[in-house]
Amino acid sequence: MIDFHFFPSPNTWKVAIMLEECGLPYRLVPVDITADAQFAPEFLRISPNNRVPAIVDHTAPDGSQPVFESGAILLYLAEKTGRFLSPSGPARVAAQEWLMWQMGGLGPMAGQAHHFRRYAPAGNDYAVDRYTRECARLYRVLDARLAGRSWIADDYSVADMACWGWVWFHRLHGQDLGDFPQIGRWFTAMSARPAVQRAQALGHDLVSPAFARVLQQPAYDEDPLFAADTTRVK
Ligand SMILES: N[C@@H](CCC(=O)N[C@@H](CS)C(=O)NCC(=O)O)C(=O)O
Repeated sequence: MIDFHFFPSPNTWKVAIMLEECGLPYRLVPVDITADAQFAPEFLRISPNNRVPAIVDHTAPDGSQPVFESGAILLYLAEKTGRFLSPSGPARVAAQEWLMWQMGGLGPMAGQAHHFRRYAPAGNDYAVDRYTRECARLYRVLDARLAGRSWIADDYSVADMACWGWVWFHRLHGQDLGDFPQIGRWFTAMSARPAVQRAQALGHDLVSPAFARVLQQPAYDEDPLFAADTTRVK
C-alpha cells in the first residue's frame, strides 16, 4: 500500500494520474494546505519542503520509503512499475527532458502567474505581465513540441502526466487554448483518459464549496463564488 499525501492541485494530480494509470493500491492522506497542515511536524518528516504531494511506499523492498517532490515521485513510480518511462533510448531522454521542463519552467512560472493574477493587490502590473508573458512563452514551446505528436515524449509518459494539471488551470495563467491548438488537442486527449478523470475527481470534499464547484469543470473557469474566496496558502 502507498500512502498518498494529497490536496487537489496541479502537482498532486500528476501523482494521482500515475497511481491510477498503474493501478497501484493507495490510501489518500489529506493534507489541508489552506489550514497549514503542510507544516505539521509529522508531515515535514516526509516532505521537508512543506508541500504536497508526498508518498510513503510501504511496499518498497527495503522498508517504507518516503518520497517528496512530484517529479521525483513520478520517476520513483516509473522505476517501480517499469511503466510510462522508456527503459532507455531517445524516448527516455525526451520524457526526462520534458518532465524537468515542467518542474523547472511551466510549474513555477504558472504558479507565479496564478499567484499574482489572483491574489496580488493592485499595483503589481509588472509581475502580472512578466509571469503571464512567461507562461505564454512556455505554452508556445509546448505547442511547438506537440506538433505532429500525440504525446509530449512520443510515447504517453510521466511528462504528459506532469503537464496536464497545469494546463487545466490555463485561464488562470491568462492563456487561451485557442492560441495553442496542439496543446488543445493534447489536453482533450488527456482529459478523456479514465485514469486522468479518476485522478481529477479525488478529494473534492477536502476543499471549500467554491473551489469544489470550480473542480467540477472540464478546465478552470472563473466562478463568482471562487473569485470571492480569498483562502490561499502561505
Ligand atoms: N516542486 C514541488 C511543488 C509542490 C507545491 O508547490 N505544492 C503546492 C500545491 S500544488 C503546495 O503544497 N502548497 C502549499 C504551500 O505553498 O505551503 C513539487 O512539484 O512537488
